[in-house]
Amino acid sequence: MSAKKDMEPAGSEIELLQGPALPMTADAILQDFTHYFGRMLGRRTIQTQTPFLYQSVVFAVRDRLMERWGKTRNVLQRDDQRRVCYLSLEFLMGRLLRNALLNLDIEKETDEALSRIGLQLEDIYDREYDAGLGNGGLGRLAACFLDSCATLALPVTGYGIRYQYGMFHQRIEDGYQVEEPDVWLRAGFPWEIERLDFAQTVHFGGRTVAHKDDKGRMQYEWIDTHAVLAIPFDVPIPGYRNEVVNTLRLWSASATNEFDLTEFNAGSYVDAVAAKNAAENITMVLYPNAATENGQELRLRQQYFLASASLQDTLRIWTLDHGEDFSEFAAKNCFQLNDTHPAVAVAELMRLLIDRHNLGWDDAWEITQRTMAYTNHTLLPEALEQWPVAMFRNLLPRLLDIIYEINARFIQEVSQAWPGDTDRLARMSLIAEGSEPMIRMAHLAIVGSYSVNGVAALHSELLVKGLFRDFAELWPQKFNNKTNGVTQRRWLAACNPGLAALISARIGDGWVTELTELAGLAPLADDAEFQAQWRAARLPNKERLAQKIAKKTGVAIDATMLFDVQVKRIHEYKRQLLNLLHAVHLYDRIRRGDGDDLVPRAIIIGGKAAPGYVMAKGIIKCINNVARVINSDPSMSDKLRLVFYPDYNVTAMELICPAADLSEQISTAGKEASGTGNMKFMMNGAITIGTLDGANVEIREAVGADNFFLFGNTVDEIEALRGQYDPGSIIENDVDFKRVMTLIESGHFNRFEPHIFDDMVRSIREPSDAWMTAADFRSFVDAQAAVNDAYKDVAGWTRMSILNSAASGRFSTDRTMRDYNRDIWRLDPIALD
Ligand code: 26V
Repeated sequence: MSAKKDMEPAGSEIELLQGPALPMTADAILQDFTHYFGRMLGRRTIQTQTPFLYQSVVFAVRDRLMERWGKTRNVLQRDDQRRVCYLSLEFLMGRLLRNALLNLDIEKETDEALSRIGLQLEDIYDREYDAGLGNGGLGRLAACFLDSCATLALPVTGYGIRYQYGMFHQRIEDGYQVEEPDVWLRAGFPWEIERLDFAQTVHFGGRTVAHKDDKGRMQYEWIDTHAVLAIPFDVPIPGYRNEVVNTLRLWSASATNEFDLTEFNAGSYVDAVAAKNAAENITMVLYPNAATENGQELRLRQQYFLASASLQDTLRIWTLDHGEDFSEFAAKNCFQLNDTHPAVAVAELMRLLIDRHNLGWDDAWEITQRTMAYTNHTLLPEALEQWPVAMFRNLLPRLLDIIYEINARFIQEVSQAWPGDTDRLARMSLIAEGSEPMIRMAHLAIVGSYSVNGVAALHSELLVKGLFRDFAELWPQKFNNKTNGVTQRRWLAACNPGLAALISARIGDGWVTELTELAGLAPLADDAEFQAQWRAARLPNKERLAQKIAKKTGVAIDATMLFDVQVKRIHEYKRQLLNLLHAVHLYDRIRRGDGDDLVPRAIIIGGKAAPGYVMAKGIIKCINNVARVINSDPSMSDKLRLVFYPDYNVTAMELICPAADLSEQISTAGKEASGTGNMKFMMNGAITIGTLDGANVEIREAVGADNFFLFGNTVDEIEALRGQYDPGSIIENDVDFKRVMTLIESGHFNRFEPHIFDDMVRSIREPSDAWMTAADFRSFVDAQAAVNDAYKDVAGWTRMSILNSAASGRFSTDRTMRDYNRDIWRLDPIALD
């Protein structure tokens, strides 16, 4: 065996990794399933309602992952390779079973095994709870990244938080959103492995003291802290049929023993137990993103908890191998920060290197700046994180010292570059001065990183020209673009097996790992026979979704209707309201007898509103009220349907995106950083109606202007409008718009609930409306009319659908990860024997 360069304490290797691999046959899978179901879980009869069948299948599959996981780790240790830690407060994984079977290539065998005992694999899939450890795009992106990294054999470890409660469930009651806790761990999470042996201690509170050591150097100590234990739970991330299994390491907070004892000795047993509770609160719940959630101390605790535990884990692994020699550390490690959420890692790495490992400031700073890389995911000013200095001082006093020192040196650098430019200094400082001084986390992330990237070409350009302009002038070489993607394994191969089979039958299945091969579909776009097969493959997806909608909402929609879909978080900038105005316009047209040339259309809207976001919740209520009026009007029945799809999540999208004809990507230009739902829809053959925002720009470029329904003001036009925007006169001068507003304002959709929509409607008429909904109404309605006409031309529409899928090759996270790796990470693939 090779010299032991171990991530784990030395010990002799168990046979698992040396003996023969577990067979991947139906027989062997059934045998293991039976073992777990009967012996481990103690079940005697098969009842489909229990979680035990699902668990037993997972255990049988996990066994097969375990061998590959061990081998991947061994090779990583042996090769002492450069690695990336992807630090993210969110990993929106969704379900894992189907993906694991696909990647291991044992779906058929598992299906066969289960059918022998009268079970359906599909039913087993349905028993899995979503791992909903994220809000939306940012968290799902992290999950797609992990799938692509494993598939590309890139040594990337995800570090996140094991929230006890993930993204809340949404119930609709009387049209209103009601939140319910997501107790996703109740029946256990059979994928995870608890690694108590790798627990770390994270400190909070207390104070810092400084003294000189025997060499006269300043030493800093952070004392009288509250310590919390961080326990890692590892989740295997299998690559696609390449034997690689990477790791998602999720930290869970637990009280330390010392901590309990000190409290106990101080007098109160009850206080000790309460303190234990406080410790465990840190990882209790995922914050739903909303401006109102900003500045919560518990959120800062979560961020520091993740950053500290993950960095300590990395340093633990480093010192096992290299002792206290950090000369190669920056060459061998990189920390990718998923937004500013884990940005306190910049200061924490400094602390660990200086206070724990005795490096000097300059050496520590060089390592930090050479290992940290930051991805920005939003331009919305209200979403940019700032923490009150006072809160930081209380919670993380040693970290505040370090941030002040970083800032002092940074300010020095800026004033040398721009002598006397005090405005610039104030703009760039890590501290926003004022009555309540704040720490600007984005500035900390930029100063501490060697790379700063946006997530779509337009977004990255706007960062450099706008939000981060001063920094881009100082360090132009740091800034770069990495356009987002999605994994086609989940978002086409697994969720749309019918279409996937058709595609593979025609062009082979190389697209599963090289999505640009979908370009091979383009020559078939006009082939009548292929077109018919394309429609035939998509129709059952629409029927399946219609059935689900009928079950969830009671609304019947026909699979031949145009499925017009907008699913994403509810936010004013995403303009679900604009979509709703169009729905009301269609309703108005049909009512006034002007609907004859309308194709039957089902408008489907879904998404969660942050619990504290009053306007977003009002929008949900309004959608539901309009839906009730439309759906109960007999004259609408075969023409128009409006449904609000409740509790939208990853699993819902797996059902929805294969069934969509039209993908609504209608944000105010300059507000959506990228969007990733837009890519999932495109891949599955939906056509986009969209503004020139985020990745829509690149989607349109890829598919061609003829195969994309463009509307709305551009970023520059929106900018130019500000200050002279007059929605009142826009409405007044557009008869359709005026009728729509009159209908809503007359209380037509809230007969017995007076005034509930007043604020929402007023926001549209407000000259200060940041989202400029009224400005884009006319061009949106016109673009929708073009959609209507295009849908009547069945061959023309099918052609566009095929061409969209064919042009989606760039939007794979495989490409995104290659880009990150080429420009930022520079990793070698794991070389399995
Ligand atoms: C902010 C906050 C603030 C307070 C508490 C919790 C919380 C959680 C998340 C956020 C920021 C969310 C930013 C975000 O999700 N950005 C989205 O990132 C996607 C992936 O890059 C991108 O496609 C979307 O356009 C962008 O909105």
